[in-house]
Amino acid sequence: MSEISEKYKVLSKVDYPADLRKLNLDELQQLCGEIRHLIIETVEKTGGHIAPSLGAVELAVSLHYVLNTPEDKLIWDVGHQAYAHKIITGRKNKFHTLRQHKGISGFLKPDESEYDTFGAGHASTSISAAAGFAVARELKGGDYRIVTVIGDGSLTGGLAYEGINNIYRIKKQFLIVLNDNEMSISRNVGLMSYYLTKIRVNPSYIKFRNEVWNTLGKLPRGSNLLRLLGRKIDESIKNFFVPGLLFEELGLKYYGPIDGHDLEQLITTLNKVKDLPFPALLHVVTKKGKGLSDAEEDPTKFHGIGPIKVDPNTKEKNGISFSKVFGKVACEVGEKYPDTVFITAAMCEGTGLSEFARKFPDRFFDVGIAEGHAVTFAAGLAMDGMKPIVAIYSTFLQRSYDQLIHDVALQNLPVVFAMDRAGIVGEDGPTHHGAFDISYLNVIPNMIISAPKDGNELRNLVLTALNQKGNPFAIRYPRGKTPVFDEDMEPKFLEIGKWEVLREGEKVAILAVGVMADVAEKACDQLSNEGINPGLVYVRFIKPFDEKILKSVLEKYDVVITVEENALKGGFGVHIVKFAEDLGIDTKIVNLGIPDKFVEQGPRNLLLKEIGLSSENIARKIKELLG
Ligand SMILES: Cc1ncc(C[n+]2csc(CCOP(=O)(O)OP(=O)(O)O)c2C)c(N)n1
Repeated sequence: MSEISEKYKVLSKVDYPADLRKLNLDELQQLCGEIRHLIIETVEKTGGHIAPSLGAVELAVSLHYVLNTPEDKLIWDVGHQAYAHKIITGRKNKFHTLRQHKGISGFLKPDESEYDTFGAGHASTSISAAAGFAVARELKGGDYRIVTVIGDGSLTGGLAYEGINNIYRIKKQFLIVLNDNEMSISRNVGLMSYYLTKIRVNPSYIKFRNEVWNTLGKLPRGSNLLRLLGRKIDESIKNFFVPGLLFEELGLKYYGPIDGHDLEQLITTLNKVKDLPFPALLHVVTKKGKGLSDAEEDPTKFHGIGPIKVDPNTKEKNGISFSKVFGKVACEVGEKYPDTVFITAAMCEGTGLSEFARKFPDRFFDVGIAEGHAVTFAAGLAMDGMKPIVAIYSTFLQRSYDQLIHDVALQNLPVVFAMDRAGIVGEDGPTHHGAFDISYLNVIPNMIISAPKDGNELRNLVLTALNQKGNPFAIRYPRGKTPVFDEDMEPKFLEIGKWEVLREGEKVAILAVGVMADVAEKACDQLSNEGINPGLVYVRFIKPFDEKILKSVLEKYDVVITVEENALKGGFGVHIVKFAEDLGIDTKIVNLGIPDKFVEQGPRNLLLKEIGLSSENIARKIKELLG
């Protein structure tokens, strides 16, 4: 399906926002239904963030209807809820390529469209970015509108507050639309979420508020009286009915809450607030998964889904993912060690911790999208004798770099970092690949960095990490299935820094980091059929590394190949080159890893092949090197 077919009667007439601005309310309503249909039909095949995007259809349509995009700057947070926005901004005919290799991104990408005003994929950036646009507008003398859309989950991120804290400088139009569906991926957490609930459920305030709005709506647009009255009446109502006035105290005029699926109300209200000459926040209440009953009932499961209609030929074999293994190990250590505490930054399900959370609610902390806090919070726990394990995806841990150095490593605290999704993640693309953690952790003193080759090793490493005395201890593992996991196997405590020789060979040896050991094994199998027998070492520890094995490998073999699913720059391989150089050993060393560019989206295996990290690539490289 490349052209939007006949069944999309209204959508077939809409390519860009200018087209939908010609529609009447009935047509707009029908358009929303058709967009929903297209999202469901597509995501069933491609996978993607279905529930967040279904919840924001009316929001996207009404915003593009009342604003003059792309001249007006519409900035979405994260971008995972912006599928409707994509469909009505020139991408409906490409929508079937969503998240596919060389297709359109599942997040925001200015390269893809001028309507994607600011790139995103990580949460909580929109307000700061919009503040930048506002200052640029001021300095350039522009008069366009600036509007951001941020979810209540993304509002748990510290960066959002840093943005809000600086908005007082903006003296002109600046609108934040808060898309409140009470959910992050799981149910939202924290006091802000509680505060929003209090506003939502205060019926007397809402009724009174609506009446005032109706009265004000009858005054001529832009009149001073409207502005003056609006401010005065608002303040007195809210002081009476709404405790806290948090947003107002932070310099944002608060409007709402309004129903984010009532198109008429959305359009009327947005028209009223879009030109207010001061920073304002419009609170919009939406239902995550709106229009798909399964998703409405279980928005967590439908936050992001894989393709439902999978081609049976490409369907993966059964097996267990590293995340699930980690979840099982978490429960095991939860029983064994009462001083363990698990922390997640809004990724309870993704990191496999749901079961632990149910079993040990007192020792489980979902801190919201607050990776920096998660790390310093863990440092505090460790300092006072607890054993914290922080489970954060490699890409999101980038948010906590200073905390890693200043709060954890400098004080040499035994915090364990479980870094899921290390390496190429696949369809989520460049905002989500965990391409840099070896590079960014390697330079930090005291840090132990490890990478399991399978589920058994993951379990051994978690237990080892919890039983060593000091030192922060990072364990990086990829998205997807582990090659093996034997639950009944006796766990082993590992010697820190120790590697394992998997094959003795001739001429060429592979040093394979973590799961790359499995890929390299396959390369060795392929080569042995041709009479080539490389040596193979499983690099379990990246830092400290096994100098004894490394030295013997450098001395025995003519060529050594390092293989890692991390950026080549600053990765494991360059440290091996440096080690050999320092010892004056001139063995040829070749580094394989992620090249110095942002890797695009696509199936993980395909991307690995493209960057030279498949077994075939490794085998070919070895043959090339051996001439
Ligand atoms: C820094 C960062 N941490 C974690 C995530 C993973 N993540 C993506 S969407 C999301 C929930 C966002 O909730 P909200 O903003 O309310 O949007 P909703 O999904 O509810 O529409 C999370 C935790 C992320 N994208 N960025």
